[in-house]
Amino acid sequence: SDPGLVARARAAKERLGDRVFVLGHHYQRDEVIQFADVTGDSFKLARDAAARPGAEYIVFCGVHFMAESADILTSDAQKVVLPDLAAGCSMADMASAEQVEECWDVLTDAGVADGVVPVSYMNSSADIKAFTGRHGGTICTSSNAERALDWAFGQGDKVLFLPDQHLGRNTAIRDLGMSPEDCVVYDPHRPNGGLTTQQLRDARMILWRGHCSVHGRFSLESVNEVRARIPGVRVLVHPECKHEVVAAADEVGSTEYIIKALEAAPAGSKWAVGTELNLVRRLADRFAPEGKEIVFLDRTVCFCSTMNRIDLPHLVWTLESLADGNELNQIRVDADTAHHAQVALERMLALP
Ligand code: CIZ
Ligand code: SF4
Repeated sequence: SDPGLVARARAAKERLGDRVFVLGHHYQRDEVIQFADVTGDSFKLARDAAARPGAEYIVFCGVHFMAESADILTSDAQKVVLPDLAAGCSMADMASAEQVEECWDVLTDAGVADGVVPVSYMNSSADIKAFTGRHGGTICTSSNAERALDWAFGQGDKVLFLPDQHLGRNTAIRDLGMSPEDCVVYDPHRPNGGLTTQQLRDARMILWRGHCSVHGRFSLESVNEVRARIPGVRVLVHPECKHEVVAAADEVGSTEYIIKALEAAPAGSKWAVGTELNLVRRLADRFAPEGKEIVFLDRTVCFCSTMNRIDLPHLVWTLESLADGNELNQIRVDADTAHHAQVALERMLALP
């Protein structure tokens, strides 16, 4: 990265000292990650932010829903800053508050809402988390989705899983032993979600029609192709991938799981990894000296474009502005939404 910008970022961060704490999501660019005080997945980062009450500014190098979660979990005195306000998440944007309220009306009209427990992936807006909290549901991450679903099926007889259909389906089938027929997909763009009352009554998992625009592009062909190209390769993918990809993989897990699996892998092992490219490249570079060969599962899949919006120029601009006393790009969740979202987040923290 540009040495002039690196020097400016370093100088601005030094001027701010302990007043700023920089969080870097695993999917961020290297040029940004080098300035992160901690790295992690969205949930770990939100908790790390809450564990630093002394920092006046939490600069969140990640996407919008992550900054919202950090604002919910940190004290009112702390200001969460997103270096580029256009860094959203296409998956989180696939479920709006109005659409989800409309879905609940459909479930109510079908006579099933009483037995439905919402389970929402961390990758959702604060509004969706608040809806989840209001209706007795919980949040989950890709590390605890199985425990969240087990808990939810102890509370009701159906789950409304938001907004990632793939994580919901993969967890239901792989971890809970359900059959694909137990799952239906609710499409917010079709009347009644595109489902009949009978389908809603028979379903156990009602999956929201959302997906990650990066992970959703890995294909079964890419798994077959890499196995043919690299004999002995182990395929390791994130559960936001389609079910057919997950079913064909050797191992499936969250970003933290992927990192630990590669740390524990023996020298000479070969891996094809299906998650965001910035992370895969960083892991390939990190483990190459140990003799571990790590390749990206599908060369036609690109970076997460919104994660990549946070680049070194945006970070420099943010840190220099804060150091100069100009506050900017603060992410603030209103008190009522934050309260109900926190209820749902606390249910996750209390999962057995
Ligand atoms: O796909 C993502 O954006 C992930 C894995 C986010 C997260 O929870 O850290
Ligand atoms: Fe959203 Fe997918 Fe990007 Fe994660 S990788 S921020 S889920 S679009």
